[in-house]
Amino acid sequence: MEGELYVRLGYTMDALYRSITRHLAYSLGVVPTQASKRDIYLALSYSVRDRLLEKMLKTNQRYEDSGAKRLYYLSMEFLIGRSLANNLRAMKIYDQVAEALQLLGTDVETICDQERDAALGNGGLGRLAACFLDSMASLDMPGFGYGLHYDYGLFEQDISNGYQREKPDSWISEAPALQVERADAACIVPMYGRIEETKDKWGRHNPLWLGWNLVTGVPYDIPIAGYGGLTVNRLRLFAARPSTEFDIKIFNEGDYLRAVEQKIESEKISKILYPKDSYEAGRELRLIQEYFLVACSLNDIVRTYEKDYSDFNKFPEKVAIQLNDTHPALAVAELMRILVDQKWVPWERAWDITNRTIAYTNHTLLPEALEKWPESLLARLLPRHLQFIYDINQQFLDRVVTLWPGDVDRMRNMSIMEEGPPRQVRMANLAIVGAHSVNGVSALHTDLIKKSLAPNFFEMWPERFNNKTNGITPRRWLCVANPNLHDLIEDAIGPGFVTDLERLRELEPFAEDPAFCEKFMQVKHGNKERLKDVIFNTTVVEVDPASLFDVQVKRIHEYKRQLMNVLGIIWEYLALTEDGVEPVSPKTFIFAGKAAPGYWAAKQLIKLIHNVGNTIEDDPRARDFLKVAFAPNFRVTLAEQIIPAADISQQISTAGFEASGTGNMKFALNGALTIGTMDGANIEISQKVGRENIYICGLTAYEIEKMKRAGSYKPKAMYDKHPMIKRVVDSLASDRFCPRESGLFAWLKDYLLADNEMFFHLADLESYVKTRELSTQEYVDKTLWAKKAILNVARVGHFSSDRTIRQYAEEIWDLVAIPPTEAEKSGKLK
Ligand code: T68
Repeated sequence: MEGELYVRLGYTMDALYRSITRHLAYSLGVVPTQASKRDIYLALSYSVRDRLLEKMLKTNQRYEDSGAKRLYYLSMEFLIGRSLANNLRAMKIYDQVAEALQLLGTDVETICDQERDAALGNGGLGRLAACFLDSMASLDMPGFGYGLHYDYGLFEQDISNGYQREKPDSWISEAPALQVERADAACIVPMYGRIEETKDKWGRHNPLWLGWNLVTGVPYDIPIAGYGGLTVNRLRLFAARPSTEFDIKIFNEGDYLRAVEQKIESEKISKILYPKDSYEAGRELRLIQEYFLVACSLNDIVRTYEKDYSDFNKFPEKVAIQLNDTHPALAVAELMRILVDQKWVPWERAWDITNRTIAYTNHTLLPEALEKWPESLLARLLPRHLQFIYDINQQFLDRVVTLWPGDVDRMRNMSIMEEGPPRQVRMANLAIVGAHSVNGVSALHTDLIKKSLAPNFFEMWPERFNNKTNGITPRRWLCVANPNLHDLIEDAIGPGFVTDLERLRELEPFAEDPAFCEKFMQVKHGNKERLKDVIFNTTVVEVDPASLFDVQVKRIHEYKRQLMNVLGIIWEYLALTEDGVEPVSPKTFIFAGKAAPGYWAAKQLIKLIHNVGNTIEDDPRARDFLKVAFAPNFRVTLAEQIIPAADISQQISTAGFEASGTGNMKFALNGALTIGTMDGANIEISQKVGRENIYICGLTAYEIEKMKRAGSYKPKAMYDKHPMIKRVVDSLASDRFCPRESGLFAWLKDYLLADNEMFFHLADLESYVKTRELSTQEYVDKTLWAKKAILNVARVGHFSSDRTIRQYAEEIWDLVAIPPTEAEKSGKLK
């Protein structure tokens, strides 16, 4: 049968060579001997895509045959990065392709390096979604992503005179090598319009949503290969196109210009990813994007379900929907609308189905990132959904009243509607009420959700709240990013740990083995050499791989405290040049990260990092000991180059602010030691690696909360009392780091000394500086350092996203794996 359905695709070097040359000729129209690197990259990608699609069709057949439950992960962001090398590793054809490419006169690294990143996300939340897709496929689970097919991903960052400049990222030109358009599965999305209150034939209240505009959602599928290459799931991204039905209507009315305008308006919806890792109050287009994702996904989900079932009784047993933060929270109202208005399911029954299907993950406690949308905007854009939200809220508040009669404050606090003016819809409350599960992303974060973000909800529904500590995929963050470390580990403990990461524990004894330690440090050194070139090519800063690489890479944010790191660098610089205290090892401070385009303070910080770096470089007393490099345009690919080369990983957010962090896990897996605060997943990392193998500093979330409540943080007093703090802060206020831009950083003194300084920089500075000193001293003891680094690798297996996904599957989704059949396994790779 199989042979009739599919042309058999080969996986040998020979077969791959033929496939690449065939695509060069017949997909790209070039003669193999004249092909450019770009041509070869595309031909190879098409060859890989053919094989992925073959496996994807088979995987889908297997899922259909099993009748198993499916999980749909709804997310506005999927930060995938590059795909080619990851797919070659997953399909285990990296070596065969490497050989085939040699015959074509090139090499596999060069070709993989042609690919641009798919930067369809801002940061941790989007990257987590990508790691989850990888884990679900690798665990043979029917889990699928739904997102938007943005034309422009996250902006590219250029640096000019130390300032960030943004350039558009035209990802779309890259996309065809990865995806397949599925015009057959397009759907139609209504928006705007009005409600007409009518009665049905039994005289019941029957509101009709009329006069909407229509937009078409065209899906593009990106295959997601699990490790081993037999299970291939898919990420479905929707692009907005003008609805032809709507067009034809206005064209027929003879209004050509209006029809064209409508076309442009529609296409705006999936034009660009919003570059803010919080949310944009009142931005109508953003709300439309969120709704568009929800409407397209639910349409697809319901249609798939209805292929097998004629009523909705089994819906929660066959479908699980996970909301990646509140961005897709309108799914609660949309699923209700579909069930009640289109499928004639009674309201109470529809509510039960909706609630048992949907689950919600919270990623932030920052008040400015909690989404609220004006009621007036929803009334215009989605009048029928707003009615459902009112009804949901009404029925919910009725229950609150029965449980806590007369407690008006509690009602006001829990209501989905926030009193105005302007009246607003609180998306977190909608998600909590609508979902059967609400989870945080680290133990501390979940605790804070229960105690500070939603204590009233926790009191009402304690069983609804649970923790799912984040994880990262070892396939990308070890196999692809650090192949030499992967091979070294495999030599030591044998294969299999990549899909069973707890097995890294078997490395522990090797931490005492001098020969292994030596090889481990050699791998690290090789990675530092590689990073040296990357940095030189993008900044012209020359770093020394023999120095300690101290790294902080992540979005630029006040709460992540890049500023505290800079204060630490300034202190080392002052101690060196004014007090003659040389650091015991030369140090290179590496930064990377983007600032939201409208975030002034974050952009100033980028400038400050550059200026401090330049001042040190211009100072002959300092330049041989300290160096600062800011690597521009941080993205997944740059992270893959930087993280394996790090000696120290800086994770120094103000305790209570970083929900989890996932960079912290990537660094530890690659043998960097963490300097971190007791925040997010750092706490759990320290428990796993052992307190003696991590550098913890600063106040705890509890201590900070207490000081906030008491109003007892007095930074000015600390400045007066501690000479170190005073000298560092005063140097910022002087023109020392901006000799040609007088006064540029003076604002930072006022900022740091204000009683309402939210992020407690100076409160943690002493502890932080001492901890840094300790880490530098220990770095010089190479035996000690290698041991600690290896123990970090050996003990972070817990933070594999495979573990996280298993927990979601068991504890929230009730999802089981559907492993490949014997036939799939035997008719296969090689
Ligand atoms: C991050 N959140 C958390 N948000 O900050 C981080 N937000 O601690 C956590 O590890 C990670 O999520 C995964 O759980 C984000 O990355 C965003 O990017 C974002 C984007 C748009 C709107 C709001």
